[in-house]
Amino acid sequence: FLSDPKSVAIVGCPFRGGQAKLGVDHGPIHMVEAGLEQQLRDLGWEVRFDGHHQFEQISEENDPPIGKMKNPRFVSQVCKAVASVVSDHARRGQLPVVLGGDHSLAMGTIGGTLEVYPNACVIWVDAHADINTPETTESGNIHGMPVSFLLGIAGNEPEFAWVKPALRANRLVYIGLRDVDADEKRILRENGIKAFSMHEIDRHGIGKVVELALDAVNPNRDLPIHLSFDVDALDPTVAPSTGTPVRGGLTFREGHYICEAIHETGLLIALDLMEVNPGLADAESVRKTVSVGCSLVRAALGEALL
Ligand code: HAR
Ligand code: MN
Ligand code: MN
Ligand code: MN
Repeated sequence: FLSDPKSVAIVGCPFRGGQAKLGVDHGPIHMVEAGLEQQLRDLGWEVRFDGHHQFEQISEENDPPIGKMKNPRFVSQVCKAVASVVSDHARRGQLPVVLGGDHSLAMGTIGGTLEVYPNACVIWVDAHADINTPETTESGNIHGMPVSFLLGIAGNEPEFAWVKPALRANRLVYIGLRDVDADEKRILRENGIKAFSMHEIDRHGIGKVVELALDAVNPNRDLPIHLSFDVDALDPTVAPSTGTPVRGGLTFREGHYICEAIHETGLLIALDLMEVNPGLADAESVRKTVSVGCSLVRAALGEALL
């Protein structure tokens, strides 16, 4: 799927409109300043840094809630812009590495991927399912809803009419879940969406779980893969600087194993690294989280290969 020489485009998305906490918009800047660009070059990739996208701010008074959804116009406009950036890179055979920013951005990243690779499957690594609809959300934060829009189960919301329901339920699989709302559990069940929670990881081990996850969405190992990695999938001891940490998460190695195993398939065509928030916690926790974020990206792009 990718051009030769293999090329990645780092897309910084300093965006926090999908949730309430300050600081997650600084995630991409910190990861780039930590040297991510050169680190990927050292792995043999041709790297272009696409910059930190500047999004036209819509002030809160001009963006009142639609139903329970907070900052709907701002989130919608930013995700639409991100979708076109991602699809442009994908069309050129480049692998977009999108640095968030909050996870509402996935409407844009996955939307952009599916424009170019309509049969791509999505591996969503997260403590959360992010599959609330504008009806079921309790928080009103859109970073808890992107998957419902991509699946086309979010209901008719004119502001988000541009999001095509391009993701099929049988092309989506979750790994790492442990904080899923009751309505989200119902939505997962009703749509037959495969999910491997921390419970399954404890039972089978991460090696088996990744194999089962790939069997579920990519049985013949021939479909392109979009990996959307929320850093809060990792245990808070490993990645403390994130907006909604949940204890009992992936170890450092389990997180890396997922990335390495997906790299090994040779099918990875897009990667999101979301929810790094350098505004939360102490300097050492920030350093640790930014560093593990970069390290996951390297793992997905082949670092462990001997
Ligand atoms: N399920 C909750 C909600 O809808 C919490 C979502 C938290 N989401 C993230 N992204 N941090 O995974 O608000
Ligand atoms: Mn900063
Ligand atoms: Mn998420
Ligand atoms: Mn999460």
